[in-house]
Amino acid sequence: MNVENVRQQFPILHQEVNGHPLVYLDSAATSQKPLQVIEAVEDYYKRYNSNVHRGVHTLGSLATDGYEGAREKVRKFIHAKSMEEIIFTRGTTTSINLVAQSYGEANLGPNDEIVITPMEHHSNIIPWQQLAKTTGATLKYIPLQKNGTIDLKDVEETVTENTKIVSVMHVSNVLGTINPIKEIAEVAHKHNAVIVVDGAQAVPHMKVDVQELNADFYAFSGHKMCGPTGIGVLYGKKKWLKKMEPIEFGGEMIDFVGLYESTWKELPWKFEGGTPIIAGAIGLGAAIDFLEEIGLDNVEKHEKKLVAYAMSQLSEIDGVTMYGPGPDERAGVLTFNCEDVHPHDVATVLDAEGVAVRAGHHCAQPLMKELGVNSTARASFYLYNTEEEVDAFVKALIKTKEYFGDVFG
Ligand code: 7TS
Repeated sequence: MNVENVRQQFPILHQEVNGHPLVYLDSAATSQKPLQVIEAVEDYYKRYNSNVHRGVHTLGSLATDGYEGAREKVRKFIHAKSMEEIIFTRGTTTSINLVAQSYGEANLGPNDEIVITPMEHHSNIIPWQQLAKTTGATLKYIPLQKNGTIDLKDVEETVTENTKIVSVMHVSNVLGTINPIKEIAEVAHKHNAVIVVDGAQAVPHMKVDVQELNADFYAFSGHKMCGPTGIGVLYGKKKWLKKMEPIEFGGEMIDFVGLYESTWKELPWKFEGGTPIIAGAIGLGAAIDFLEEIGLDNVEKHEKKLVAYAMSQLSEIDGVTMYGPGPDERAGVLTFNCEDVHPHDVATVLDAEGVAVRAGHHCAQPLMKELGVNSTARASFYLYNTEEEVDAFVKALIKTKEYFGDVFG
């Protein structure tokens, strides 16, 4: 993978911020978009903007082909069996809520358990808290190891015959931890529970095969994988989706509508009420083409190299604490704190040097509590980042420490 060639595809990266070349290290929040994606969305609006699945006119057919073509690209990308198993949503959050409300409310009752982990993003906590409230089920947590990983023994101990849903993130947006989904799925299935996977930070960065993982449901967002905002995916095994009721009702998702009763379309459309996110899906299709041309193995290797390099550099700065497992066990996410400097101040000074990182609780307040902090700073890497950018980041971080050392030291 030639990073300079990759960077050429991202117009936004070629600018100065506060008088310095932009160093974008916030791809875990949202990735930047290559020309291929921007142009695919523009082409749709300029040349064949139309609604889908209705008129027989030419533009309508082109739009339908674009939208359904994107679904097929997603199917292949995550190795799903059938396009019936690919539902377009607004993103990971919407996908998980769909499972909780549709599958969850129909299948859970007061004696049942939902099992998650303390490292989850709020999007994979709150829908289950709500489901526990509406059904009377109990929400349980698999304990977290000190190094920010999950021990399979703890999974075995937490999941019981009463467990109906196990929901776990594939890759942590804070610690970078890569969870052993296939093994966790085995435990869940042994107890006849389904496994829901939050793949928001995995699909953009590594090869994902939903059949090999044996995930029952798998959720992710387009905007973190070079695609547009507003589009995401819920993969679900057909045997579950077939039985599940839609949670949104109206146009697009119906077959027959009477005065008092209606019937739904086939999969996957019964879950896609209203005019769908057509431009978003077409953009996501282009993002998948782009990532496949580069190769997910190359993306993963590149990020691992960057995060290992960044960790070794940060370990040499006094007063910097890094969270999560070692570089071999993590994806390209690096969360840290500088002693006596608030992460928001770290991010502000880094921004003055052109370096964009995120500070805060990263939508993972229970995890912050486990780590014993209120917030952290986070650098996250993607296929367009370089070692020189890591150097610029480290230099800016040293400057931050010096700056605050002068003021408060
Ligand atoms: N799950 C994980 C693991 C995430 O990292 C995020 C977003 C979501 C779910 C929610 O995705 P959405 O597209 O539905 O919003 N994570 C982050 C982050 O780490 N910083 O900003 C957003």
